[in-house]
Amino acid sequence: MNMIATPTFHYRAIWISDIHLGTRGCNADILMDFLRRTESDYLYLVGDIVDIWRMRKNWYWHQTHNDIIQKVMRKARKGTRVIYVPGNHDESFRDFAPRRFGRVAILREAHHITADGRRFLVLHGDQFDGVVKHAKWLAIVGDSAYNFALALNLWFNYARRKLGFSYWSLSAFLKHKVKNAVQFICCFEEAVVAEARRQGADGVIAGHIHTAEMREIDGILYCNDGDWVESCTALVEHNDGSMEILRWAEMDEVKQMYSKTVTEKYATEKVQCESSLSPMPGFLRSMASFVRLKP
Ligand SMILES: [Mn+2]
Repeated sequence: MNMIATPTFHYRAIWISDIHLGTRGCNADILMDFLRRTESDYLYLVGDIVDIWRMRKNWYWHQTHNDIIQKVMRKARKGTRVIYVPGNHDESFRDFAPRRFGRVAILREAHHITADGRRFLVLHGDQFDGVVKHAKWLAIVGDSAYNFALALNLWFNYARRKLGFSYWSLSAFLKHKVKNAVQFICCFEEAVVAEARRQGADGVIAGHIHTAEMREIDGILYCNDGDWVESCTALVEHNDGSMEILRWAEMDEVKQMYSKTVTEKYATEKVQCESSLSPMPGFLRSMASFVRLKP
């Protein structure tokens, strides 16, 4: 992708998760823009980075997915401390924890000390699914509704892009409207916070549920870095230790860059069929595969 003038933002730490490389839903081009324009001392990959179990069922890989991996490795080589905490979609990497692949550390869960001395537990969060999913049939209904919304979101944003509008997450919007999803998220947050308290941490940083959030729950700061399938969000720590959620696709410059370069790219390279935001045939295929996607 050709870049326009690119201001770079520096953070002490960055957390991203739920990228789902190897699936059609991954917004790799927006993530690439984020990685190009941000720098950090620490980069935490909080699980579901490569969606191995979806790739086993339905092969999909785009060149931009290679670019993401190469970009992360280059950051590691240039001094960023990369810590990879695998999730449930890339759980085979957990077998290698705690190990170091060159400059990339793999850990089942990590502890991060902020510049102002607070200790954060960093984990993906799928380990709490069993606690959260009491009513199984409700979870299944909620899950397929959610998957449908995700598939619809791809098609919806393809249409928006064709019309010159920026990315807007329909599925993230719908999810907030679904009571079941809200209940699920609420129980998830409580379970994660309880684990942080058990481990004596001041806060916790998770992924998994594809909903970026930062709020204090019973004296523990709960943070979720969101995802790059729907909302394109990251959690960052500033140099003074304060935390912030970045909604990358909603930043004005990104909106401009995105609607411009991506429409150009689509017009010139004719990559529609392979792209993560593909027209109808891809949409139908992804609908079929999304039925198996769990958050
Ligand atoms: Mn997950």
